[in-house]
Amino acid sequence: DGPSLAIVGVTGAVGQEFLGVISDRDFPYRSIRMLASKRSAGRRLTFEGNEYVIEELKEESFDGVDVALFSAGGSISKAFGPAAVARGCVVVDNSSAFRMDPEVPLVGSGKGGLIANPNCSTIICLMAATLSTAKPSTYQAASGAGAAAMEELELQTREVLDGRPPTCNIFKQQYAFNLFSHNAPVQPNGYNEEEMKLNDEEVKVTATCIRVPVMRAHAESVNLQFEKPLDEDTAREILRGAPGVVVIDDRASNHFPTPLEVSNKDDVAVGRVRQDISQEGNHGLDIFVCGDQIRKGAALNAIQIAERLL
Ligand code: 2RA
Repeated sequence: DGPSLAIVGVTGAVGQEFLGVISDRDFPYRSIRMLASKRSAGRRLTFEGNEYVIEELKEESFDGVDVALFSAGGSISKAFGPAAVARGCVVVDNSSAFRMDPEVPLVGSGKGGLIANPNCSTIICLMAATLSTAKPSTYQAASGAGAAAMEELELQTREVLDGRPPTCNIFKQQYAFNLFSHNAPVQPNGYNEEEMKLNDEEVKVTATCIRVPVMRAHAESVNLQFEKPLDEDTAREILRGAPGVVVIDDRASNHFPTPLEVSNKDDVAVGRVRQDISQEGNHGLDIFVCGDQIRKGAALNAIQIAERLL
């Protein structure tokens, strides 16, 4: 028993992770519709011992669906999210389409509604602290750009090691053994869209987002400013008690969070907790945060939202 589910973008990196998280957490469901683009329609997929045929996403796909988990990009969410809500479905949307919409989360007529899951870098950053000003510099993994980017990183790594020219379809420049400014479009103010997504109404944010050749976990170096003084020992204690956070802060052995250590894990790791020595009176802290982008940054957070709804 449980709700009838639909997964929109089931062939993508986050879509596949939705299935993994549903299984790991014994998320209840009575049926699942596996939805994707026309290109993938007709392909078969086995999940928890049952065989499913991937269906092409259409407005009618949401007839009789209680909860739809969307991760197929902003344009798909914009095109199909409202149709799903109109059919009485609760949509948990992983794209940026509705995040800045003051009406979202919104509850439409009947039992339908739409909730926007925050951006992965925001989730990973906000898991660590509540603050007045934040200056994050991100080190973002291939997974944030989808399964094709992950495949291209692997392919390029092999090509470069073999002395062959790297295949550059996704990012248009060499990714393996390199890093570059995040691929999101740059706005007239000089910030790219990924950096602007980290903005918040209450916390002042100035961000720099970088794509690094890591497979699936984002890292962020964050400078935090607080209205009242906060010393690093108290901050560490607060973080140790925070749900979903693990502190890895071993100065003696120079052991701090790494993307590999958090890959496939639910918790976000925080370390390098230290007082910002450029500020007077313990008002600033610097931290380093790592979190699995596909899991906590997308699929797990969306399913935790759905669990709360249930
Ligand atoms: C990225 N934050 O890593 C994104 C995906 N939403 O590009």
